[in-house]
Amino acid sequence: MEKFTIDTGAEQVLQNWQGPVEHVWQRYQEQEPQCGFGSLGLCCRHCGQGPCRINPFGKPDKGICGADGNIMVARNLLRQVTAGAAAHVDHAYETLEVLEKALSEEGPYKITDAEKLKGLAHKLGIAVEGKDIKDIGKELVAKAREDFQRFGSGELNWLVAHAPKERVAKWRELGVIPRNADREIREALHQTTMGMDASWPNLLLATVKLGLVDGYAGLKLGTDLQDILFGTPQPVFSEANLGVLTEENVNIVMHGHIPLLSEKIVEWARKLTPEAQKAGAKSIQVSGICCTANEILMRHGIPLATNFLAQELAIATGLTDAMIVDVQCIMPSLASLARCYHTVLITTNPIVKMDGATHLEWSYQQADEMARKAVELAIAAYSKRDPAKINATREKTTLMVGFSVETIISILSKIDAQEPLKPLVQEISNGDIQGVVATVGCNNVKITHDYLHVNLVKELISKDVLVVTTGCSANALAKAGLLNSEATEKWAGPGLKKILSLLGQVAGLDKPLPPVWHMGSCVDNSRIGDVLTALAEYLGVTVQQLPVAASAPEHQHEKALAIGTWAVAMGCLVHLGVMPPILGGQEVTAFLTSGAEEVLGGKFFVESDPVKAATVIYEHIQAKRKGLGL
Ligand code: NFS
Ligand code: SF4
Repeated sequence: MEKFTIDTGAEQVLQNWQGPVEHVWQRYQEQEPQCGFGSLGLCCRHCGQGPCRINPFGKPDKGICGADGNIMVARNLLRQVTAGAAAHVDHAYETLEVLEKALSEEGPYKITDAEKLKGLAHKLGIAVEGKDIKDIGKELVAKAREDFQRFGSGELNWLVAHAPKERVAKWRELGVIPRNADREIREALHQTTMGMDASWPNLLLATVKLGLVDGYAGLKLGTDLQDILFGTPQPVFSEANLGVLTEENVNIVMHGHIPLLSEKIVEWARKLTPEAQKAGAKSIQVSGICCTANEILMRHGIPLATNFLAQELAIATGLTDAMIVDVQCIMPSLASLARCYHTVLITTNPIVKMDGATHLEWSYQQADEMARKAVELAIAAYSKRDPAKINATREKTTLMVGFSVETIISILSKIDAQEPLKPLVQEISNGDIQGVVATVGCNNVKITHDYLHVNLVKELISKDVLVVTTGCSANALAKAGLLNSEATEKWAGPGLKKILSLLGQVAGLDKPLPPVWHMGSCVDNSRIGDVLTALAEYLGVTVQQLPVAASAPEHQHEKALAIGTWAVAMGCLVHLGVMPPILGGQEVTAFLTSGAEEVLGGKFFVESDPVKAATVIYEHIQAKRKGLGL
């Protein structure tokens, strides 16, 4: 890799990296060459006779128990997807517990979007007419609880209510509809333990099932409940990159995923601004990293500091007074790095603790108290900044975000109030918009930071492909200046520019909409699922027939594999920029990259060159357009 990053803000901070602690790229170099067996998925530690490794070119061609490459790879993949789904389900479950409490007692959280709650209840078959909102909410909570822990058989309520009918029938036929999240997660761990499933096709079907757990009991349920509690995002303007951290403010950087905590920090940062001013600061600047950043950006316009791979660099600016983390994607390296600076690193979740960090546990009852304390710690740290260690950058971009399905529909309904999807469909039909691609997922140190996200998307929008985005992909595109009107002028193809200008006008801007629509955090990939479902149903076709695709150009997390599996099960072509550890199972690889299309409608393809990847995606879109007679 010639370059670590294409992010100009990250680059500047990295140039003046002041050891002695190493950064993520240095630790990566120390790992090289990475293990060939592991890279191919050909190692197993599922029992005490191992570790077993399989030689792809000869002997040994089996583990001690006789598991061959396909079995090993399929078992490992199922475990990864299960872990990813477990992370999202746990996140959704925490949100559910808070919603349940918010409905029954006075406390720190309350319902913000009652309309969303009603709409959702209606979709789930709960009668809403003439009922108290709290009672509707309680029935909704009961339905959600069933999806986590229903006793016996049954099907995920959220899936049956929201997935395209044609998909539900298909998944039933394949026997992959989850009963409830906890049971499927447990069963998948059982299924992959020593001496269990030795059929790779059966293991892959279970992987699909766990992908559906992720999509509906993780993503969709999580987004829905978060919108009910904190509000459905609406258009909002903000800024991105490490330049949002400035010397005059107390800087609080939120990192992690669940908005239960970050919402409170945002609230308390506002309340305690006078305290920060007493300490000599101009104000308190809250900013974010990873998906918690997306949550507070989408709902409050809180600026985005950076994304996954540059998380250490936020501390290395010397300007982060407190970094507050909850769960997922938090590098253990942050603790030793924070010790080299004045930064207080605050952990808040009982399953994420770090040696050397301050642990202030979030709980429903203590949410306000702990948020206040965390903000106070940040203010106290502000006066301990070491001027010699300040390594700031002025790099930042402007953004327009907040593209929930509700936002998109409300903009489109200004053109056609009766059938809001009609104008979008017309633009796709006449070719001004060739298709829609979702770019999602993480950064991965194996790829120059942000490079693949940004260059893939520039290619696509120049070809009149509308891009929707979430997660760290959205953050990458934000920092590259792709989420504003100027980006449309600069990089969008002529058709796309025309329609975005019109939509900008009807939305009341005097400028075009951005060519890339930020739809939220990784759980908000459910919003993309909702758009696909609505488009397919409106046109009376399957998702597989739509001129759409998804891409996780720089994926690293097991969650991304779970999301990708769900997208393939929906019928999407899914591009990955990094090869997952599957090549050691030849038949498994052939299925995931080809055979899956016949069974599920979607498949994966792997390509690390952005132009080549864009070409494959564009050709796929053209084939789908042809199939629809466009
Ligand atoms: Ni998604 Fe979001 Fe980022 Fe990847 Fe991690 S923050 S949940 S997993 S790295 S996109
Ligand atoms: Fe080896 Fe089989 Fe045990 Fe895995 S389960 S470690 S392949 S003996």
